[in-house]
Amino acid sequence: MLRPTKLAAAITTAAVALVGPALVAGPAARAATPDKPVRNSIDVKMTNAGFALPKETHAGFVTFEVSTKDTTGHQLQGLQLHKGVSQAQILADIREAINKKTAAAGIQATQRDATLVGGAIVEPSTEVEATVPLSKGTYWFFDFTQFFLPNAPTPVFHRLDVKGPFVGGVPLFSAVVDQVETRGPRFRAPDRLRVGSTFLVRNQADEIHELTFERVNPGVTNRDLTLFFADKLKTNPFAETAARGLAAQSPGRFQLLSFHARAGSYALLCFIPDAKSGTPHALLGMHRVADLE
Ligand SMILES: [Cu+2]
Repeated sequence: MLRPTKLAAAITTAAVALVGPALVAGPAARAATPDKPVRNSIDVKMTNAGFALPKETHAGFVTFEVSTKDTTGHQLQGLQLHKGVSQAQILADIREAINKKTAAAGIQATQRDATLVGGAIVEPSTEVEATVPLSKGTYWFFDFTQFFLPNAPTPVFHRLDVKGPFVGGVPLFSAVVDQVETRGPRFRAPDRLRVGSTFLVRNQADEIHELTFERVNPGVTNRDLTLFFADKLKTNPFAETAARGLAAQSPGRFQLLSFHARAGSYALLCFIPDAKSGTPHALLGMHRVADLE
């Protein structure tokens, strides 16, 4: 539905070196030729009544083109259950992880019981494209915001069967954002990012991370955000309450992200609870100011 050639797969040795061989080369990655790009995309409209997914797709880089009209936003999250883990178990783990008092144990259990492959966090201003490498297997996708509904109805899990050999190379990208652990959880990212281009986002840490972009007021620095999260800043640094980006991914995973938010200064944020303290990562320093231009 938009820019059909943007993610045209083109494998380069540089891109592979950057991503690392583990996920890319694994299942006999086959290079796409420029005249025959591999584009495997799934349009997902998120609503308060739910969303639809196809039953199956073929292995490779799958682009979820996610959008919503709901101002409260939605969060498409994908995961693969580890052997012997039931859906009831992962539901219980996640419920534990979103409860402040049990967050540390809950996020540990989530990481133990499933591999989180990411997805898209959306609000109405822009569609978000999350391109996720999916090898053969069974995956489950749900709207994470359903965990926060009143009266706690069970979130709907959609099954997606991924079939066949892994086809296609790493799509082109203009910048790399790394989720790392250096004296706490952090983002490593350039100071400037091009709006609408594609960012490669790698989890190089040993904990689960997400990545949202929320616009901040002009002149707001990363130091200001540190003070804000420590409750030591009197003014609100944020210029909006909406956020968009990539849903949580497990250590070693990567995704590609593209969206069209307005230009400006943004905070890159992660609110996944720390596996030891349960404190959201942003409060431990996982925030980074960058300009989208
Ligand atoms: Cu994090």
